[in-house]
Amino acid sequence: AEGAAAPARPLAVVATAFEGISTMIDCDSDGRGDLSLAPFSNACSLVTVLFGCLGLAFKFAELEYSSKVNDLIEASKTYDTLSSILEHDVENDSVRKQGSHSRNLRRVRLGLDLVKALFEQYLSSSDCSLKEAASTAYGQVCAPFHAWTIRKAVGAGMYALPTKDQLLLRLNETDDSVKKEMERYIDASRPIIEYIDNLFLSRNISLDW
Ligand code: 1PZ
Repeated sequence: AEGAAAPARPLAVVATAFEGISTMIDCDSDGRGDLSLAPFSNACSLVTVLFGCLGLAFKFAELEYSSKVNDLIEASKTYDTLSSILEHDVENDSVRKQGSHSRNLRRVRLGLDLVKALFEQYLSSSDCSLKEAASTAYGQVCAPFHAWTIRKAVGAGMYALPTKDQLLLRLNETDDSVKKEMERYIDASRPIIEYIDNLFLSRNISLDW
């Protein structure tokens, strides 16, 4: 919440939250299983702490991501599960409508995947810069879905990213501890991202948007 003290090790808090969510996924994987919306959206809101560590250039990305997460938190007062918001929007033909809960779920899922890709890039090469890792991750995960103007703005913002050492300081991690936490997040978020994709795919909704 606004004004709350940042946790001592925000990355560990995020990793633990997503490990908790990943154990809640219904293993039927038929796309109808129930993942509760409230704990899911609360875990997603923790990710914004990481954005704070990337610096002011990505304030707009943080606001964009937070507005989508806050919509899901609000929706959790009405809908119990992720699949129930899909059901609602399918019935109302509003899955892809701007501002719908289903569309915002799709956007939040992009954010989770972006962070996962960034961590994978970070771990894959010790001599690439944070800018290189973030540029590659963004190009893989988000760029295909973003308009040219947004891609340009994000590309410009990449130059303002901190160095890896600065990031470690802000995250309160060491070279070794950060790897462990990133791996925990990668492993926990993978089935969650797959689960969300399957919510759409099992209802014959493509993911090309
Ligand atoms: C983990 C950090 C990696 C490096 C930084 C990469 C910066 C990504 C910047 C993303 C900017 C998004 C700008 C706005 C995009 C909107 O057009 C779309 C569509 O919104 P709609 O039309 O449905 O209202 N929004 C999105 O695609 C949401 C994207 C969220 C992903 C960025 C947040 C990542 C959150 C992780 C926090 C560390």
